[in-house]
Parts: sequence; C-alpha cells; structure tokens
Amino acid sequence: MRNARWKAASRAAVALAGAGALVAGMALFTTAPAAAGTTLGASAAEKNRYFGTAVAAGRLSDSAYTTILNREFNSVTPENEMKIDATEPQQGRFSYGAAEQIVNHARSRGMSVRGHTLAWHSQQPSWMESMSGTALRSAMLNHVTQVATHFRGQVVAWDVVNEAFADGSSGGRRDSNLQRTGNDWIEAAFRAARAADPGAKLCYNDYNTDNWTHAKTQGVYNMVRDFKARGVPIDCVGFQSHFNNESPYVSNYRTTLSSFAALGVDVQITELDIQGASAATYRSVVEDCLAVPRCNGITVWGIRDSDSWRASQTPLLFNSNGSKKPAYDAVLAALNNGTTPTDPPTDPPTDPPTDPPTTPPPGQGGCTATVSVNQWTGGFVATVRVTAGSSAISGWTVGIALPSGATVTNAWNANRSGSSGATSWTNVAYNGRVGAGQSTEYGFQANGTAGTITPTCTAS
Ligand code: 9MR
Repeated sequence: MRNARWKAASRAAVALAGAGALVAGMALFTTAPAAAGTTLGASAAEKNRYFGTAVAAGRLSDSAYTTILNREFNSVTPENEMKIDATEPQQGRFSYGAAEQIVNHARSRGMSVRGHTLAWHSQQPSWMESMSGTALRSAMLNHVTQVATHFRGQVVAWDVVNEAFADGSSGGRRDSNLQRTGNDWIEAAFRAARAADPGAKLCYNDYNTDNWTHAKTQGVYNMVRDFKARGVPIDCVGFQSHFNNESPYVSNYRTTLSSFAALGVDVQITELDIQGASAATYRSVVEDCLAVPRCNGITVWGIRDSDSWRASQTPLLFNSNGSKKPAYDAVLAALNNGTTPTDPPTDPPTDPPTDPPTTPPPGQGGCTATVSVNQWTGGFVATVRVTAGSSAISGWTVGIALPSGATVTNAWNANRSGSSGATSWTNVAYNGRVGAGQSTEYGFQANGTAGTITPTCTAS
C-alpha cells in the first residue's frame, strides 16, 4: 500500500463503491472492489478471519517489535511460554507469568489468543520426560486440566495436542512417552481440555501435513474423521505450514484445507513461515485460506526475520529492521480481494460522471447482528456476527439484553459496556469498518444461561 499509484486507484475505488450503492445496476459501479483494509488484522477481519503472529514475552519490551505487533495483528500465539516446560517446570508447580504477560498484552488491545500447546512429546520438563505409563497419563491429563482451567475463557483456541504423527510413509503415530501410555492419549487430552475450558475451540496441530498426498496428512485426516464420528470433542485442525526447500508449498494445499474442513472442523494456518518469503507463495497461501470458508485464521511464526526460529531463512513478512517486505504487500493485497499494489484495477475510470452522486454517509444502509451460543452447564460463549447493510459502515454498536443470572466474564474483538442486563458492544479499532453486505464477528463468555438472545445493531 506504499505505492502512490495504487493508493490513488484504491481511494477512487472506495469512493466509487460507496457511490455504487446509489446507482445500483450500473455495471461501472457494481464491479468496484470493496473497501480495503490497511493492516493485516483489519483486512483479515473484513474477511471474517484473524491474522496473528507468534509472540515471545521477552520481546515485548522492544518498542519496534510491539509497534508492529499492535498495528498489524489481531491474534497472538505465545511462541514458547505456554509449553509444558514453561507452565509446569516442576510437577504440580505451575508458572504462568510469561504466558500471562502475552495474554494480557493481547487481550487488553482486543487481540485474541491461541493457546500453544497443552500436550506434546517435545519441550517436556525433565520430570515429565522421565515418566511413563499411568503416572505419565495422569500427569499429562492434570497438566491439560490445570493450564486450560487457569486460562479458561481467555484463549479462543487451544492446540490441545501437538505433532503426534510420525514423519515419513507410515501415516501412523509418532513414538513418544505419551504415545506409549496408549493410543487413546490424544482423545483423553481433548476430553480433559473440553471439561476445563468448554468455551474454547480445541485444535490438533501438526507440521508436514500440508500436502494432501502425504501419508502423514492422511493419518491426521483419518484420526479427525474418527474423532468426529465418535464424538471426541475436536473443533479445529492447525496446519503449521513451515514451508522450506525440503517441505515446500504445494498446489494441493487448498485441497488439504477444504478436505479437513469438510469433516466439520475449522482449519487454521498456525505457524506460517516460508523460506525466502516468496511474495507469490505467501499470496497463494492466503488465497487458499480465503477460498475455504472454514479457514478462519492465519498466524505467522514471528514478526521480523530476526524474530524467527529460522532467521537465516528470512521467512517472515518484515525485515529485521521492521520494514515491510514484498511478501507483506502480497499478503495484504490477497486479503483485500486479490488486488496487488503492482496490479491496480485495469481500467480505473479517469473521468468522473458529469454529475457525480453524493457519497452516502457511512452506515446509511444500517447493520444487523445475529448471535450463536455454545451453552454448557453454568456458562456459555456467544459469538456475535455483525453484518453491514447496503452500504459500508465505519463503526457499529450492538445492544444485547442478557437474562437475569447471566454475567459476562470476558470478551474479545469488541469494547463492552455493562456485564449483565442491558449490555452494549462497540467495535475495536480493526473491525469497525465493514463493507456493504460483509460481516465481522466478536464474542464473549458469560456465566449463567443465555436463553434466546435478540441483539440490535446500530451503524455509524
Ligand atoms: O519457535 C519456537 C522456538 O523458539 C523454540 O526453541 C522451539 C522449541 O521447541 O519451538 C519453536 O516453535 C515450534 C512450535 O512450538 C511447534 N512447531 C514447530 C515450531 C518451530 O520449531
């Protein structure tokens, strides 16, 4: 978006899109693209998705880092701070300081949090590494329960189990101390996580599962299909998507995402980085996610190349000095309906109509809101979808009357006033602008019973 020519073309397109509402039916106006966001998070939100990054607590004191984080992203994943060795360094002694630092930084700014990760063969503290059998099974389940309970309601999605499948051609499980406790260890972990944090989405997360033809991909697919058939509580599958020369992006990636989604789970790209940061490959990944309705978010595994676990591969969207790379422009453009800074609309109108219609005030077409509720005994999570009417809106306010006994405990992607009875919700910085007919979502968790919620929506 730094390109002046593109900016001018884009501004013209936005103005015309607004004008188009008044002259619906004129092809010139109805083909104008929807308004484009100017940051990764805002643009993803317009597509009803999040754009996140891995965050290291130790870097939160680096203002160059936090400036980009706060400007560009609306989801974070603690890179190491929620792993087993970090959260339970000694058995039964839990340590949440660094993870809370990240969670608080994110949530106080309206960003959502992915929890990574509750059960994994790697990054185990030494006390767990040396355990086996029923003692290990109990310790693992206790760990899942304790950590998910501690952060209950603050994490939108948990990577409950990470990297449990073997590389290579077997398509089977990876050998590990956890696997040796019995093949049902994964589903046991998911059930424990659901009981501890019933409002969170529960994900299985792995790498080298991008290529639809690989045995490992098929192995995970079969497990998820089996879990769905047997009612094991799984909501989402994370594709780490660390692409490099040995494990490159492949064109059947979209097939992989859509095939998993067809099982009835959300799919998320959870640790994206690409060796060399090819703009074209980044663009393809984003387009693949946008093409799959249940692909609801993308997380890159770090902000600047210098923050990457593979820094020498320069795989991220920002240079080490914090400047945007061509891959950044490609991702933003792909999020903004597939147009690129170097590829402006082919025929931007140069002569305005002789008597241009006045641009309608934003929000003239109003907005509507709908609520879906995930209720459990004693509490619920409500996901509220705000949809703009016939014109773009630049802000929204949703009114929700909660039944008596229902009290909001936390919320994401909206500002709140009131926690019981009449509550009012307004957009945060990155999701106020919604294109005509487009939607954005926010959510909240509450104690009590939701009953039937009938929201109101006012646009600005
Ligand atoms: O990026 C993480 C790096 O800082 C750690 O040293 C490493 C330790 O296991 O984990 C890295 O993150 C991994 C993630 O947790 C799971 N998928 C692979 C990631 C890259 O190794």
